[in-house]
Amino acid sequence: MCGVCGCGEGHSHSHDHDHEHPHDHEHHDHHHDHDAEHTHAPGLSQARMVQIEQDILAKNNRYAAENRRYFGERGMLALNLVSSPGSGKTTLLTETIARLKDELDIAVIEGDQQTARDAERIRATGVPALQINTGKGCHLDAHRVGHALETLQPKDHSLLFIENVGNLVCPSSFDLGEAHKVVILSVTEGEDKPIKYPDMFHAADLMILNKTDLLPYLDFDSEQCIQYAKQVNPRIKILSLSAKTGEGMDSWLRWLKAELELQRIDYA
Ligand SMILES: Nc1nc2c(ncn2[C@@H]2O[C@H](COP(=O)(O)OP(=O)(O)OP(=O)(O)O)[C@@H](O)[C@H]2O)c(=O)[nH]1
Ligand SMILES: [Mg+2]
Repeated sequence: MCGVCGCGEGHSHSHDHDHEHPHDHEHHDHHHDHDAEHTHAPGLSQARMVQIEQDILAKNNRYAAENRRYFGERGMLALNLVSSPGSGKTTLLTETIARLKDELDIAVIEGDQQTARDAERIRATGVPALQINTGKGCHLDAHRVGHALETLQPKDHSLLFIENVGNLVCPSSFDLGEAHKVVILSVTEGEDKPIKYPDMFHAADLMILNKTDLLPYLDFDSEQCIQYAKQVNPRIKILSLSAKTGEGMDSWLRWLKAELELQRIDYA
C-alpha cells in the first residue's frame, strides 16, 4: 500500500530492481519499509500511520536529493510531467522531441502501471527511453528514478523528461529531484481541475493547457481555468498549446531552452 496517498502500492509485481542502485545499498530496507505501509492496517494507530507516511516521504526526499545532485553535476534539466491519464503527455513529448532532437540531447523515463507502450513511442523518435512499470503503484518515486538513471546514462547538459503515472493525486507528493513539475491539463477535462486537485497544481511550476484544437467543440472556459490555477498557485506559469496541430508549441520550446540554459549556467 502507498501509505501517503492510500491508494495502494503493491510490491508483488516484478519491478526493474535488477540494477544496483547507483547511490547506495539501502534499497532492500526501503522495500521492507514499504511492505509495512498498510493504510487501513488493523492495530495501527493514526499516530503510527502518520509516522509511517512521514518516513516514506523523508526517505523519498533523500533519494530525490541524490538525483538532484546527479542532475546538477551534469548540467542537466530534469522535468517531471504530471497529469490525468490521456491529457497528452506522451504526444507532447514525441512532438517536442521531433522539434529539438537535432539540437539537444534528450532522454525519457516513462512511468505507467503496465505496458512499455509509451517508452516504445518515445524510442520510435530515435531518443533513448526507459519504461518503469509501477504495478499497483500510483506514482514514480525518486529511488526508482535513480535506478533508471544508471541504466539510461543521460548525457551532460541533456534534457531529461520523466513522464509520471497518469493521475492528478499521488505524484504531487513525491519529489523525483526534478527542476520543475510540469502539469498538463487538456481542455476536455473541465476547467475546475485545478481547484479539485489543488495539491498537484500547487506543486507544479508550469501548467500546459493542451488540446486547444478542440476548443471550438467544447464549452471549456480557458480564462476560468487559468484563474483557478492561479488561485491555488499564484506563481504558476501557463502555456496553451495543441500538441496535435503544433499551435503554441514555440512558447513551450522557448521555455525549455531557457530552463536548460539556466542549468548549464549553474553547472559552469
Ligand atoms: N485533439 C488532440 N488530441 C490530442 C492532443 N494531444 C494528445 N492527443 C490525443 O490524446 C490521446 C492521449 O494522448 P497521450 O499522449 O497518450 O496521453 P498521455 O497523457 O501520455 O496518456 P497516459 O500516459 O496514458 O497517461 C491520444 O489519442 C492523442 O492522440 C492534442 O493536442 N489535440
Ligand atoms: Mg503517456
